Amino acid sequence: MTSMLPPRKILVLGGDGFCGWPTSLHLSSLGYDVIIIDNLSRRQIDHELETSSLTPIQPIDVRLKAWEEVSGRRIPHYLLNVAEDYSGLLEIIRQEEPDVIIHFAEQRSAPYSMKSPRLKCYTVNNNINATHNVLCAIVESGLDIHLIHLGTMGVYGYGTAKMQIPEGYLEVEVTTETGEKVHQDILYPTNPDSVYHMTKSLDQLLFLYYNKNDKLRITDLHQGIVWGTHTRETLLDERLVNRFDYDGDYGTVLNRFLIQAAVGHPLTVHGTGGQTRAFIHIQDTVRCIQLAVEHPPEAGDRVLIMNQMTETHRVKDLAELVSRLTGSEILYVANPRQEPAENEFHVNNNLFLSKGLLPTTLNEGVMLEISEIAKKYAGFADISKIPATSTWTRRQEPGVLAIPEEMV
Ligand code: USQ
Repeated sequence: MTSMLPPRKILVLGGDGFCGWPTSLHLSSLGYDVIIIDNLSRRQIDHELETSSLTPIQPIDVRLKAWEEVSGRRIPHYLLNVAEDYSGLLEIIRQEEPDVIIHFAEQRSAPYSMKSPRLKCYTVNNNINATHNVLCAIVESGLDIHLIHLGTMGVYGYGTAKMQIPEGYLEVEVTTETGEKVHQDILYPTNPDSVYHMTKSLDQLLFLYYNKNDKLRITDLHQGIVWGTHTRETLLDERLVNRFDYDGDYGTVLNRFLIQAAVGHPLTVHGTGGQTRAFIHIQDTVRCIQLAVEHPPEAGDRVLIMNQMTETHRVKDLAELVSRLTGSEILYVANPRQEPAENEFHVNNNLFLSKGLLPTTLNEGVMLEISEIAKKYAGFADISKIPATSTWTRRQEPGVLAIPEEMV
């Protein structure tokens, strides 16, 4: 049990994004005073890639005004680049004195991070500086702030020694020179598959250090692939709608399959589809963050790492499920990524289950509901943005070699 007062004020860094926005609304609806810091870089990247969210997301001021009308609760927004403006960030922390900071302010697409040398550098500079600036500013503020970070399952890599992936730490036994057996918990060895996933692996070391040196209270959430788009709060008003990405860089696999099915595009399975990944519904994401806020580590505790996922699936099985429900064709394309063709993946998520998470399962009923959402907005889809063209090495071919003729 913690002796601290319950948190009241929460700063959400990256509160305009796919996970940050519904989390901000959810925490605000629970009565927390939520404040967003966001430089709107995700919207900027849409312009750069000449794509946009399938759902018509509103400008941030419109979103926030709509939330105030619907809930009677105000969420202030600071336009600030966390990675570049250290003193601005520190000033806001000093002024607002938050109890919790939730850090979503990172570039989160693996394909985008592999698109060019410039974007590799951008992803590393942005993500690592943002994380370090937050940690350093918390220390300099002198405030006892609980930092919650959105990490990724991808820090573990996707191949395991046939064991269940533990929640962050691995118990190892070493033999000393005298033959004594010593047990120790170490960070689970990182094995990232993209520059983006590498930045989240490096983040872990920053957390370990600041936790050790400055006794910061930190929770790192290793999240799987998010699917779905709406949460209870984003459904309250059309202007609150969450973003839905389906393009080759930012669209994640299941949401891509759903929109591909809705527009009659074949489902693009990379390689054999034997890749097994962890998944979580966006509604469960916001609930997990709530649970992380409500169950902070105590002062002096090591970094609390929780696996934020609810089930694992093979890409091929997801394609077959969507195909069964919609009659869509499956297209096996050359894999643009460098990743194991097949892998087993068993994950331990006991910490969230023990704190009360009731997973939304990926059953066919929910799939149908989502495919109806995809159908509702299908008319906005730009088919030319579906192919995944970002390759991991110069040798590789883009994932979709051609758009089917009838689609052009
Ligand atoms: N894939 C396909 N067809 C597609 C798109 C993807 O077969 O049309 C495959 C990919 O090759 C990969 C798997 O599906 O094997 C997952 O790809 P993804 O784009 O859905 O997810 P990923 O790149 O791993 O990244 C996403 C989020 C990231 C988060 C991560 C969680 O963008 O922010 O950290 O999921 S995890 O995968 O558990 O590391």
